[in-house]
Amino acid sequence: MKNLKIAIQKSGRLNEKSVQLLKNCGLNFENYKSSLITTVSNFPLEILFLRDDDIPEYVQDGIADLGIVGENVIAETEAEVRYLQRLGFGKCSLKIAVPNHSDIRELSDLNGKAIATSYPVILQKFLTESRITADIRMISGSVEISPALELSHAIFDIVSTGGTLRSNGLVPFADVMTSEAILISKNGIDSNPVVRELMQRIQSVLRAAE
Ligand code: PRT
Ligand code: ZN
Repeated sequence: MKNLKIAIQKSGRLNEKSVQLLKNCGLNFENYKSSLITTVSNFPLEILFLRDDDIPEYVQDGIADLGIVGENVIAETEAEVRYLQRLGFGKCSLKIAVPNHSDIRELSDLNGKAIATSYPVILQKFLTESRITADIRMISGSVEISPALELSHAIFDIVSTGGTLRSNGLVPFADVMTSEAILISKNGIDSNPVVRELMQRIQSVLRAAE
């Protein structure tokens, strides 16, 4: 039988904790260096190291059987995957924020305004549900600077401590979603005995950390 594959982030905010979780499950493997795939020596599993944005679709399409990724990325890609386990790390919120002295006071004030974000799908859903028509400006990074450059009236981005908002003269205005790292699978794989064994180990690691 072919080994199962789990996709985790290659580098970035979720990488270290994803690797640590798998190691705490007793899995022996080499950390990502330059090879994008590594075999676990004492468990029938291979680890794929990917950009986080690619993980939901890899799992949906069955290229990887399992994945660890932020809920925000799953929501943004709209991939059809199963949530197996919330992992308790990578916690953050996705918020709309406005400049300190903005005249945007209530949600309806966003009508006709420009909002910069790297998460247009999540933002558009929220605006549609709130019956707001705004102009979404897609920016792939440093979204927080866009109001100061007069590229937008507001931003929609990930917030954890709030320090980045403050240092760019922005204040949180509306909470849209919260997120944490999630173990995902493609539909129907969770009855596989290897997946079950891994899930049990993950759950006992999470319980021990409580
Ligand atoms: O290279 P790759 O595409 O894999 O990584 P990436 O650069 O897209 O993502 P990365 O590594 O930055 O984040 C991975 C995941 O971590 C995100 O998808 C979230 O699920 C989660 N996460 C948790 C965060 C944060 N906290 C976070 N604070 N992702 C980003 N940030 C950024 C945010 O965008 C903002 O610029 O940190 C800044 C705000 O932080 P505070 O503390 O100042 O509020
Ligand atoms: Zn990314």
